[in-house]
This record gives sequence, C-alpha cells and structure tokens, in this order.
Amino acid sequence: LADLDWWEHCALYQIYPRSFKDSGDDGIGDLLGILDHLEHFKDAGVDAIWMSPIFESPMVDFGYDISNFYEIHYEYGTMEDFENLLKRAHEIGIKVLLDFVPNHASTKSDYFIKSEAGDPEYKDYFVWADGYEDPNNASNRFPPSNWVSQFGGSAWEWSEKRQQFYLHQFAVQQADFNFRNPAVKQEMFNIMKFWLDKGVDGFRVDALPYMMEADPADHGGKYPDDPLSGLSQFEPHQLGYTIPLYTKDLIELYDIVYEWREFIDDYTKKAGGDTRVIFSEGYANITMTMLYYGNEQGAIGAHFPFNFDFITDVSAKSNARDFVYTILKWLTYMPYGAVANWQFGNHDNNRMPTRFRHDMVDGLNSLNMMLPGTSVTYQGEEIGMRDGYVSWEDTVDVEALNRGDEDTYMLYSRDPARTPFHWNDSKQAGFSVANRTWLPVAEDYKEINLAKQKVDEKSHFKVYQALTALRKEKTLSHGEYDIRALSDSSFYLVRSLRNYDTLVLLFNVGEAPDTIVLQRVPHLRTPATVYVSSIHSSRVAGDIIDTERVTLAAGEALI
Ligand code: TEU
Repeated sequence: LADLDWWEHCALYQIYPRSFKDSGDDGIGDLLGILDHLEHFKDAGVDAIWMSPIFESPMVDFGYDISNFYEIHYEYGTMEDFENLLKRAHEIGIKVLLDFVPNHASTKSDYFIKSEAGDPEYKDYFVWADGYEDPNNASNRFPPSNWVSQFGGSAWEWSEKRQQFYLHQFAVQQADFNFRNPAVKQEMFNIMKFWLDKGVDGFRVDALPYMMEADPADHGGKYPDDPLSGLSQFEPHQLGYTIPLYTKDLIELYDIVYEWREFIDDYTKKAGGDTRVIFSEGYANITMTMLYYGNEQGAIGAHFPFNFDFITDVSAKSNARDFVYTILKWLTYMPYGAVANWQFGNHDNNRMPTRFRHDMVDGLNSLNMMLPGTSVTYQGEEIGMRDGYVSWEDTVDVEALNRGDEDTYMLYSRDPARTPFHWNDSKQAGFSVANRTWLPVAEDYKEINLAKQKVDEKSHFKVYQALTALRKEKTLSHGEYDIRALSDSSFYLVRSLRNYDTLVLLFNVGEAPDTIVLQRVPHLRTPATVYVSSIHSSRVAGDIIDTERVTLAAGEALI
C-alpha cells in the first residue's frame, strides 16, 4: 500500500480561538488557552489544527479584518505564546495551520492608511475608483458600480481623504486588495514566508472567490454593473442580493492560487521536513470549486478546496438519496487522483446538530470520518455542541448587525455557532473565569460538555474517539468506497480493501425507525460485529448482529 502524506487522511480540527479557552480573565479565548489544552486534540485523536485568524486586528470581523499580518493580536497573546504553542503542538505530533486572509486588509492597516494617503508605494494596493458625479448635487458622488458587499449595502465606500471610492466585498472596514498590482502579490508571498519560517504546516486560505474583480480596462474604462437579479424592479444593492458576475469566481484568480502552490511546494523542497499545505476556502459551484485543485492544462492549486456541500446541499430535510448524491457529487467532479475532504460546520454557519437533528451527531461524525480523504471537525462537533442563543443586545457579528435588525438578525447572525467551548459544567462552562464572556456561553452546557462526556458510559465524545481510532485502519485510508441509498431514509457506505476488514456504515437520516434489508450490500457478512454505534442506539460495540434485516432508530448509525 502506498504511503499517504500526512494531509491526505488526517483528522483536521478548526479552532475558533476567541471561543476555545480563555487562560486569563477577559472572557476572550487566547493562545495560552490553546497551548494549555493541546492534550484535548491528542485525546480526541485529531492530527492537525487550523486556527481562525490570530493576527493583529480591530476585530470588526473577529480577526478577518487584519491590521498587521505579521503580528499576533494582543487579546490572543504574544509572538512568544504562538511560538510556544507551535513548538509544543509539534512535539506531540500535531500539525498547525494558520488562516491566511489575502482578499482584504483592515482599513486600520498601514497598507490602507498609506494607500488612502496616496503614498506612491501603496497607492495601488487597494481597488480605488472615482465613481460618478451627481449632476444634481455637486457634493454627492455615485459609486463606480452597483456591486454589493457580502455583509450588505454597496461594496464601494467613499474616502473623504483620498476623494475616491474603495472596494470592500465584506465589511466597510475590510478593504479589498488589488491583485492586479504585482507589489500586492509579492507581499502575499512575504506574509506566507514569514509564518512558514516560524514553522507552520500550512494555511487555510480565506474568501478566495472574491480575490479578483472585473478590470475596467476590459469594459471601456468602467467598472461594469452586475446584472439585475430576478426581481428586477429592485436595484441589487436595495435587495442586498445580486448575481455577482464581475466580483466572484473570476477565472484569473485561480492562477494566483496555482502560483501559491508552486511557492509552497518550493518552500517544502528547500526547507525539507513535512509537506506544507494550502487548503482553500470559498463557496462556489462545483465546477469553479474544482478549479482550486488545478486545471486541465496541468496547473496544480490547493491541496484541496474545502468541501462545503454538507453545509450548502443537505439539511434536516434531506433524505438518504440527497446525502448519497451530495457525497458522489464531490467524488465525481474531483480530479483523478485528488484528495477529498468533508466538513459539516464552521464559524460561518449554524452548528451541525442544529442544522440537522440532534440525534444525527454520531452518524454525521461517522460519515465525516469514514469517507475517503481528510475529515474536518469544527470546534465543538466532537461533543455535539449546538447553536447558542445570542440575544440582539449581545449580538456582535458584523454581518448580523449590518444586515439584520432586532427581528431579522437571526437569519444572518454567525454568533450562535461561535459561542464558547463547553469544557465542563462549572461557571462559564470552564471556558473563562470572567463574569462576562465575549459571547454568552450556551445555556445547555451543563448537559453538553467535555468533562461529562468523558465519564458518561456513552457519549458523542467517546464515539468521536472511537471514530478517530478507527480511521487508522488501512481500509479507511486506502480502501475503495461504495455508497447507496437503501430506502428514502437509510443509506450505506462500504469501505473495503483486499485482505483487510470491511467497514460498513449504516445510517438512518430519517425521523422514524427504518427497517432495511441488507442482502445486497457488498462485502457485508452476517452476522457482523458492531464497531461503533450512535449513543441512542440499542446496540453497543462488540454486539453481534444479524445484518440481513436491520431496524435502525431515527438518526441511528452503526458501523
Ligand atoms: O468567509 C467567506 C465567505 O464566503 C462568506 O461570504 C461567508 O459565506 C459568510 O461569512 C457567511 O455568512 C470567510 C470567513 O470564513 C468569514 O468568517 C469572514 O467573515 C469572511 O471570509 C471575510 O473574511
């Protein structure tokens, strides 16, 4: 069997640093909190972690608005804390990836301040444009185009100082870099090199679909308007919705990703040691997503683009066939020989048990761990954490604040998925000794917390541990897969490898018990041994079951 490189079959875990563990008393998670709890990853069986941004930031978008790409944010600690974290993680065999945010910088960054002031070295660092004079009002100007920001409103903001508009595809405080400027492209290499030199194992790269925008040179010197949406009586920016033809998924952006891959491969080659990697982030259709892997001309891009299909394509309403279809979609479109990855949540979306059903946690984690490729866990999924309740008064997410009001903010808010991690049932779930945490701790922490799940006879965490242990089986790292719906609500995933144990996942995603006849499941012997079962299953590991006819409870999963 071929040796796999570390990233091809690892269990990757996303840390949201602000909510992981507060080592001090300010109610905000920090690097020492992570450093002190690295054992959690060993315990959980995780091989690699990626951290949402830890760099200097005014925290308008909680670190995705970076003011200094070379410094650690003061609330999170110091460079020394980071170096210690990295060193300790490596000592215990855990890879560490950082979040690299190339699309934009904080308007408080030196880059932007200098650019706005017209400093010759920086004046073209961002996307600046004059816009249009208002014929009826000389003191008013219209933006260069109708482009809308992801966080609502026009994507153009007027600068009094510079007397021009700048582009921001996210918050007003997140100015889009101008990737048509070679100096910006060079600076991105400098930033990556700085952190690679510190020893990081790679990057999760943020918001790639937005990296390039249409060039006025191709449109008669103007920024072209995006076409109106279906509801054409509204201007797109009134609707807060548009069909972004000129600001997203531009074909030129992939070449930049391919250059980064060359750079990081070169780096590994020169520096030696384990492979440094790029995992790209971006919501796009399957064709555009696959271009991050590489193109037909032979260019190679990200080691893999994050797979958000379990977040965007399936939900509590999906049936077994929807799941199978979603899984096969990625595996079908993926370039030959490429590595897949799977994830059910992140800091931008409602938590997995909330988006699906609470009784599906173990089944979804099983699926994540049993599918070919890399599994990605969002902080809290290992204990089945659900969305926290965050009132309008406590809401801090810029997207919710910009797009919502007291009645509608829940439609947009990303805060519920970002509440602090539940370590135990003490005050603030053991996250912090502060009386007030940056987001409130979810109310259910006494029932759902790590300490309890470590002692309970059955728990999501124990299932998670069993799954990460099972992942070490050659069948899961090297085996073939076969996946099919058995009924509207149940499906099987078979992983098999010659001369090794076959592993079969049976999963009822429906809301009612389902009796399935299994005679035609390839390789499934009867009777069979249960390796892992969801916590509400009547079967436990070691049970011998007749697999010809099986009744699965709602949400039940059996391996
Ligand atoms: O998100 C990129 C992205 O595509 C967003 O539109 C995302 O879909 C949105 O947040 C959903 O509500 C990344 C980060 O993950 C996100 O936290 C940042 O706010 C965003 O980039 C800007 O940096």
